[in-house]
Amino acid sequence: MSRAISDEATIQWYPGHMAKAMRRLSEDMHLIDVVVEVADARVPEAGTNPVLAKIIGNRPRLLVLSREHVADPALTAEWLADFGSRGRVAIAVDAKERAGVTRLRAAFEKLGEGRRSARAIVLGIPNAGKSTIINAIVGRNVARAEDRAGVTRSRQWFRVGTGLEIMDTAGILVPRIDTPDSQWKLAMIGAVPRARFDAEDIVTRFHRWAIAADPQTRVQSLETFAQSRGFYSRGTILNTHNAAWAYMKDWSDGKFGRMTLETPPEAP
Ligand SMILES: Nc1nc2c(ncn2[C@@H]2O[C@H](COP(=O)(O)OP(=O)(O)O)[C@@H](O)[C@H]2O)c(=O)[nH]1
Ligand SMILES: [Mg+2]
Repeated sequence: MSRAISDEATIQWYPGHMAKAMRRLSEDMHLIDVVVEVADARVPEAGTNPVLAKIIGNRPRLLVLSREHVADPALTAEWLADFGSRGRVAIAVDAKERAGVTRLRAAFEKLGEGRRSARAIVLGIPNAGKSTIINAIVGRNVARAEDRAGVTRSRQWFRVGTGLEIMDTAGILVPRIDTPDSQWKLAMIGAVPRARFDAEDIVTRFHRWAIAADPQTRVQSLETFAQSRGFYSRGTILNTHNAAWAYMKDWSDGKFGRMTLETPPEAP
């Protein structure tokens, strides 16, 4: 696996302020006692940043796999077992659904166990579900729209349960894009600014992966999708450009079924 590409490619794909935000985050970590990491359940590997471990040291840490309802349930179970086998506390939730919120709160409150007071921050890559998770934990809409890193400039903390406080602004992590195919995977889950990629290329890569993973897949090619949905320009020309964005939206909404883009490493 190439290491050399990672930094440069990351900077091209993500605005420079994000790398800066991550540096600020590590400087401010002394204000934080416990960490909630959020990652989309469809990309448990590409959606997490291994550098995070260095930033947070040995603070208690909970991994929340979000959007469980659109991920493959069997693979989610495998991923949770995999994280568990590596000593990680992880749960998968639909944070927009009552049972998910209840489990999320219970897991969060456990993070504060044995402490008289603890300050928590939610961290994750763009679009991971950070604001949704903060709001679910607090029980109302308190999360600021804009994510930052830089704890010191954040003013609002919300008390949850006994002794725990959670910050209203999530910290942003830059994904590390050196796992195989991580670029199209991150684009498919909405973690990459739209201006930075070509949707047709991403959808084509996704479709290629889907057929390789399951020759019987009901995932459509971009062309078939465009035809069946009537994406034509001037009557007859297939408009795969517009179709690609609609395709990504449908996929994101789970309309192709529940799918996870990564499988855990084989147990040794
Ligand atoms: N149903 C559902 N939607 C989610 C979940 N997590 C995130 N979303 C949706 O995904 C979008 C982005 O989530 P957001 O919390 O803003 O991501 P952030 O950029 O990490 O703060 C929003 O429309 C959320 O409603 C989840 O667990 N379940
Ligand atoms: Mg947000």
